[in-house]
Amino acid sequence: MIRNRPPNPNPKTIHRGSRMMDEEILRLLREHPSAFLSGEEISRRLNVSRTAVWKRVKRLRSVGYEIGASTRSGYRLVRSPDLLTPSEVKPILSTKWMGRVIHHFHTVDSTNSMAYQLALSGAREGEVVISESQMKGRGRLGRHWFSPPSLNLYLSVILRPKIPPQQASLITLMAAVATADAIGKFSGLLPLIKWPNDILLRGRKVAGLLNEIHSEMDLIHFVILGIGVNLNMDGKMFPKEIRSLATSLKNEMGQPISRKVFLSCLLEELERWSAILLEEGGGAVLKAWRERAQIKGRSVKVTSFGETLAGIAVDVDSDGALILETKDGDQKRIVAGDVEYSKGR
Ligand code: BTX
Repeated sequence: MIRNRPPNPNPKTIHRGSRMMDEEILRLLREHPSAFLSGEEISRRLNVSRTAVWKRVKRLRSVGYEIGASTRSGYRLVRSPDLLTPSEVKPILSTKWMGRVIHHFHTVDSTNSMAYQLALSGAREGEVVISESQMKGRGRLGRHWFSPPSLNLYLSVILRPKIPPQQASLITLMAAVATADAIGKFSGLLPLIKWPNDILLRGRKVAGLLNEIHSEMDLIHFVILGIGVNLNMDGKMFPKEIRSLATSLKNEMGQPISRKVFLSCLLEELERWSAILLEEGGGAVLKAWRERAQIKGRSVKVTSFGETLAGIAVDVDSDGALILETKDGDQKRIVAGDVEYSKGR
């Protein structure tokens, strides 16, 4: 459920110079919501040429910003797209430390891999990686996470918890509870956690979590919480093989979702639950996980390392392992795998 991953030997260079300029231009334009700001003023404030400003404005338009331009008066921000850039998210984010630094990309292989590299280079607790799409979005056990552009949320959070590696599973449980609560608060619907850490709405997967750890025997260097939430995907957009198993918040709520509002809600829940874990300990998190999973006593089939076992789910322990009672009355402890409910809920 939570695993150690070797560092990528060929980390990609992370280009952020021109992106920082975009952020600055947007910040300046937002400071003057109802007036034009001259190209000369922007170029002076950013210490770049007017041509450079014009080029960035052209790029911002190409990603959906509506920016009015007049040769005499300069530029004015008319409308922003639903992008998950820092300049879009920060004005509505009320967290103290979670997501205060956002590394935003249009596409990456996997936000988890990118966050892992950033964490190795010293990124701090609470920094997050968000991408509009992923080319190699990763699920558990080497599986693929379908990650088309600009519709959903692909988020990786860097945490540096001061707990022994043996307790790292509590972070995974905490992240699942926080994601379920964010979905519940945002939508008013009742999400269910499915062991080990899928989030379901009406029995279909709306979100998945893939958490990775970098640790030594007795020290956690960092944990990457990888969270994928389907937000604006329509049923038909899912690949055929998962269409009947997956859903999105838009599908369930019957209306388009503001991705940045959902993101800020999720970051707030992650901060709130991180504090609960720190202050009240694992017991509070485990209790919340059990309430949101309601797996106790359910008839399940569990596939783990190629073997399928049927039985009754007895509980989930503080390591996140599933305790299964088989027909013969044996109790098995299952650390990784997939669950299928025998009677639908
Ligand atoms: P999982 O292994 O439980 O789920 C993967 C399985 O779920 C796939 O085999 C497929 O059947 C189905 N699936 C694939 N894509 C989707 C989707 N978009 N919605 C619903 N079902 C799907 C779950 O793994 C963990 C997923 C974590 C994804 C996040 S995104 C941000 C971060 N970066 C990254 O590479 N992974 C994480």
